[in-house]
Amino acid sequence: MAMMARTIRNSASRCTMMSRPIFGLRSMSSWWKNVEPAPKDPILGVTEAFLADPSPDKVNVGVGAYRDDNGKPVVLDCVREAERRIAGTSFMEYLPMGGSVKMVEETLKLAYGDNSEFIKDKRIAAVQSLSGTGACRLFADFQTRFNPGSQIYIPVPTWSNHHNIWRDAQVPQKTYHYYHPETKGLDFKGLMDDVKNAPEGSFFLLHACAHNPTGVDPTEEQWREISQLFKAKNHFAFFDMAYQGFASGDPARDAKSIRIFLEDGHHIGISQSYAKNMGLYGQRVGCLSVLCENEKQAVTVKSQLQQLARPMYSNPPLHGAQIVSTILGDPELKSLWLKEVKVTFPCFMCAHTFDGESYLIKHVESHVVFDNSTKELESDKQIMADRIIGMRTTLRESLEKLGSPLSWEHVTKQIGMFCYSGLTPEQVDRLTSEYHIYMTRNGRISMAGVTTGNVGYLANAIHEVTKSS
Ligand code: PLA
Repeated sequence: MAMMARTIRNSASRCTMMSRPIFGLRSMSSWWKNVEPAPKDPILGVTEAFLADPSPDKVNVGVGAYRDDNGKPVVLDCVREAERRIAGTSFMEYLPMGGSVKMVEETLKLAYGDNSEFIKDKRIAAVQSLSGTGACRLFADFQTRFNPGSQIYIPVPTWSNHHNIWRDAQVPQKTYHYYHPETKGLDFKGLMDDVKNAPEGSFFLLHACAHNPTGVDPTEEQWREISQLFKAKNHFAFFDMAYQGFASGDPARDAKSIRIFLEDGHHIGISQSYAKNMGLYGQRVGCLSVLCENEKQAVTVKSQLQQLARPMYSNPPLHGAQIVSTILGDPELKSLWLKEVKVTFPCFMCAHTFDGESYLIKHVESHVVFDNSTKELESDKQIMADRIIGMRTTLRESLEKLGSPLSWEHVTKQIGMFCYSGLTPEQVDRLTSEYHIYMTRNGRISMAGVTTGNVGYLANAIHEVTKSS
């Protein structure tokens, strides 16, 4: 009875509110009055600022997306062919919560190896993810749900979004030494000390290859030492592999760090992305995998990963997954993709790691000469490779010619998509305000955005803001 009276009173007061529209409007507009504007994203905010700048001289070397010499995006031939095959043939049904089984199967082979015993033994829990970001986020949520209170160790520096991802998943963050600003190389001692000093059984985020933003990777020998130390400390390694194929041009070789950890018997997690190595940026296709003790555990873990995905986005998108499974499921298209990766990416990832593999007959100064195996590829893909290594060299040479008092050796030494230039945030601000050059404030230059048309302008501007430092 009392409940009924309360209900009547409540609905009466709702009626009164509804009959007073002005009051209602005011209260609605105040719903979000405490919301402050979000800070600009340090990477994607750069693109926003670039797009808003009307200057004809503007240059965008912010986000890591491949461009041709006219600054236009590039679609790989294997992707175009896969799209031709898919067009008009598929339904638009939902994928399962864990995504395309075929795509996931092929993706695991790239990370764990074609003949991986872990794949054969069904020990890997894996789901299709919303590209690399989605894989990292899903893992972070899994970590916090099933290992509450655990922390994540993140390298300094790292891709800025790593911090947001683990923050939003409520995982406390610690950092570990990675980059040595003076040597512009790996701070191996600092890294090993931090790994040693972390509490037993800590979670570590590792970049599998082509570290973003530094372009500095551990050597194979160093990876072996890191893996041994992880073993001794019983740490968990989570590999973010956003650039497989970018460090050496060979996806298998770029998975070396992961293979070393697997050989040593670690139970690891991996985030994989096709944004860069297939150029499928906007398709948002990737994979999260967790290596388990046995098949039963893998089934259980996968069920929980799906459970996390369901209330967030229900199931992942179809088209990108179809492109990937069409390419990797067809030996001819797969070999075209592997060639395109080799030809497109290795040179701009740095010729200095080349060791005379068959596809390269010669690497002469800034130029790469290809052998017959790449001849059938469209020439613009070869030009692309040539162009990027050329840009690294031209940028460095231009700065040296301008009489820069600084060393720019690292521009041609670092690997990956980026050049971690050493520019300070203040110098970057000057580049933007005085020269309309857009890059992240940590001084990272996306080499893919450098073209014959803007490299001279860029070098001159960099010289102007650094010459008195
Ligand atoms: N991990 C690392 C290390 C990355 O650099 C990026 C992308 C991702 C994951 C996520 O990529 P995905 O979700 O598109 O698969 N980094 C870019 C773009 C290229 C970005 O910031 O989103 C960058 O400019 O750093």
